[in-house]
Amino acid sequence: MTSLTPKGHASDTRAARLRKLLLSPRTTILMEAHNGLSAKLAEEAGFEALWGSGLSISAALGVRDNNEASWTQVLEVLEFMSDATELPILLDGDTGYGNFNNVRRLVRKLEQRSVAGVCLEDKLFPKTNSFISGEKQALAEVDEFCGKLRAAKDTQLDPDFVVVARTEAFIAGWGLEEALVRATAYAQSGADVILVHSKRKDSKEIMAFMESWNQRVPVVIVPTKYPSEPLASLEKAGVSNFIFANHSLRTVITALQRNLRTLRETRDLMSIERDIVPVSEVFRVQNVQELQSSEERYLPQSQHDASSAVILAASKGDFGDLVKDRPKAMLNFNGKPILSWHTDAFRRSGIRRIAAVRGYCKEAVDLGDIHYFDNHDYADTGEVASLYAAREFLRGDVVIAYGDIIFDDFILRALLAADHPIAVAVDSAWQLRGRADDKRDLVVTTGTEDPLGQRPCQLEAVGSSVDAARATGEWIGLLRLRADQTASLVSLLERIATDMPERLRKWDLPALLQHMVDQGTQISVVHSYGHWYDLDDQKGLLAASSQVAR
Ligand code: SPV
Ligand code: MG
Repeated sequence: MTSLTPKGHASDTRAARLRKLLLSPRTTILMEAHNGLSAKLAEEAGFEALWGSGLSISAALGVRDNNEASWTQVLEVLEFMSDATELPILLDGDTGYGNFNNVRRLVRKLEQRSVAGVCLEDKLFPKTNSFISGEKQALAEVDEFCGKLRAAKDTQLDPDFVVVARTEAFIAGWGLEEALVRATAYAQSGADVILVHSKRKDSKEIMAFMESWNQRVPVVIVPTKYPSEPLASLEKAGVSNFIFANHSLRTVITALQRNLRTLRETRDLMSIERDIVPVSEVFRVQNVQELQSSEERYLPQSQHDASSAVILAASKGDFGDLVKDRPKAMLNFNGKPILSWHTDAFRRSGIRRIAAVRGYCKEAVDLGDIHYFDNHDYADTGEVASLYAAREFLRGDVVIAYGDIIFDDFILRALLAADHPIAVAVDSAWQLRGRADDKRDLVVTTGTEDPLGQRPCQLEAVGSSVDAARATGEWIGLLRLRADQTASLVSLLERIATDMPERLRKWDLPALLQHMVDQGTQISVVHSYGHWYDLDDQKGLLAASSQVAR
């Protein structure tokens, strides 16, 4: 946030920060950046200010440092850099892209983009990089250049905007005296900082300049050609500001050349996979997270957009050889993994936040862009332990599903639409399914089945121990909680984990539901009549596959 000083101008603008950094005796390093990404990474690395290098920006654009990129093209890059970071940016403004009038317009446009300052050099447009035949480069007339500096200072609206005057006297072979005359004239014309540039392989010219410079205004240097000179010795000579002018660009070129060569030779993505950041790091740098949370806030939400789904897919299943390299949830069912039937069904119902809890052969559970949680102890624990593994995901309205069922969309829709804090989907045609093994989660309800959903019908008992003679239906393996009930469930799971760890390990979901019922929680029942399949074994898989459309 920007605060206002009593005089009425902002005291912590980027320009104010840059001014403070450059004018203070403390050492400041301006790190080169040439686009939004390198600006952001420099900020993350801890640098306090950026150098919008003409050399690097033009190289990144694929052109030469000879004003081949127009000033508005440079400005566009600067705008991306400025948007990507909070750091103050000093633009390498070359010669100002013309005369005093072009400089005025440049300063206006930079301020509009929150660029903190500009560096102008005393050469002629179009300029050439200082390290290319520097001695052949003509210098601007001192008076003409001083006029540019005065024009810049007169134009800036923010009194903190920084104008750096750069003398190329050493570069052009004019020597110390000319450098001092020019630096003095530029300081008198209002330059806030003097950049004195040298292309020698040692710091002799800079040291000589510093010895004679009266420190009227601070100095900034670009030690590209004398990188082995310790900053400390230059600091001792009175230099407090350093521009690391092209080191991000050169890092990028080094890495690209190496990896591209390797890829070309090996034609194998794995040959560089370990040397490069994962795509998730790209997303982090781009702050994808922020967009996702803003979407939740600003995009129109379909009825169930705010809902989440958790699929319990940790167990291996009794499928013999079929599951030697994958859990049953990843078995192919009519053309796609069972788990995909779930994720597709959830997405069709508007649920986009989906998680799967993995256990057995977890590497095989990969459906792309969903959340994954792991129950490492899957072999010795039950569904409640799996649910507990995903507890941090449990917020808002949540659907919890077994990973080995296939159900028609309308069952899910009825469950989502039910006007009850907690609801389970129950099949009242359970007796017609022709299976009476002990794996069925039979239920007893209070109240009777009500197709129109007008009579309350609550869960009374659930689980494989329910006597078939008393049963009124079979739980399908779908449970839906509204947000406050989700929060209560998480607290309950935490309590069980602390007070009854054995139960956390052993309980299946019916045991948890029964516990909730016994504690007085009302769990409503939404009935359906068939139209779901329990893929518990190969027989179930085969029977279901002939019933469900591909
Ligand atoms: C730049 O980074 O573009 C500079 C510094 O102006 S130098 O390349 O050393 O001239
Ligand atoms: Mg430059």
